[in-house]
Amino acid sequence: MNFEASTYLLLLLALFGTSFQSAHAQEPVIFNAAGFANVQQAVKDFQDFLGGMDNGNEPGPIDDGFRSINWDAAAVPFDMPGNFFRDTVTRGILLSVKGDEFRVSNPAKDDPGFPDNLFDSINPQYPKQFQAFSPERIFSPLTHNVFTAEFSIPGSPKNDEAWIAGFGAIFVDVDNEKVSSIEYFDPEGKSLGSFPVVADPQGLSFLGVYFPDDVVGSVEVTLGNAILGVDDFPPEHEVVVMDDFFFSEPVALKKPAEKPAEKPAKSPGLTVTTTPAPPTKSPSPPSGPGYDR
Ligand SMILES: [Ca+2]
Ligand SMILES: [Ca+2]
Ligand SMILES: [Ca+2]
Repeated sequence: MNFEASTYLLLLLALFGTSFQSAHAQEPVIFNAAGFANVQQAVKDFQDFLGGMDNGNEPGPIDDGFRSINWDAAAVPFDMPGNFFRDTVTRGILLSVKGDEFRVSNPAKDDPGFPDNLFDSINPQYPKQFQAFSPERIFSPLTHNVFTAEFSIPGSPKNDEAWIAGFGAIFVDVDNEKVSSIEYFDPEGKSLGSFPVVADPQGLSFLGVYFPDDVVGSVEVTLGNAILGVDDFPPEHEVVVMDDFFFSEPVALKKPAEKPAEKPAKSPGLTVTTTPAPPTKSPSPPSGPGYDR
């Protein structure tokens, strides 16, 4: 599959091509963009595709909509633990990285005792490379350039495992094509595919993928080929960080024997041009609670 930089590609062809072949699973829908204006449009389209409603910190389960993280609240610590947006803020996502260290940039106005602008406290070069999509904070793992995200019902007392249908994120300073990526896995750990992030040196890129017929249990994000702290010197040392995450509302996992029964419930003739809402991800119809915030 060919991905062009600086263009926004919504690959509907695969959808239409398979909508007439109900015997085959529908291809994933890919939202790929580079450059601020294209990224802004792609984010809006992806959000609409996920149901259009940001469920914020509402406890789940909720039937539709999406969750987002922009890292920008002053309460998000500079040395953010991976469970922050599962256990402290109810968004239903657990982040894991080898070495177990994440960082969220920390504008001086939020903590005058520990000023940091776009990770300049880690490497003074970085403000020339990085920009925020949502002002002013950005995010990165510290100890490795590959991390994983798993999902749970937001606010559930035992963090009940959950699956999603789509995940997307903003990538910052992607200098090289085909180095940064998101790989999606089903709940058993089988890969559903790895998708490259298009480049926009010193700028912003977006990648989001929605799986009409598959269940995503986790995602693995690869950020360039160097860890945070190294000088950005691509292609040898390609440092990439992130801003906003967007993912479809985490839905309860079913017992393995019940999973196949879910698929026929999804609309096979999905189109995003005329129907913003994705196919129903739950056997029960949307009831609407929590939508009117
Ligand atoms: Ca931000
Ligand atoms: Ca760069
Ligand atoms: Ca870079």
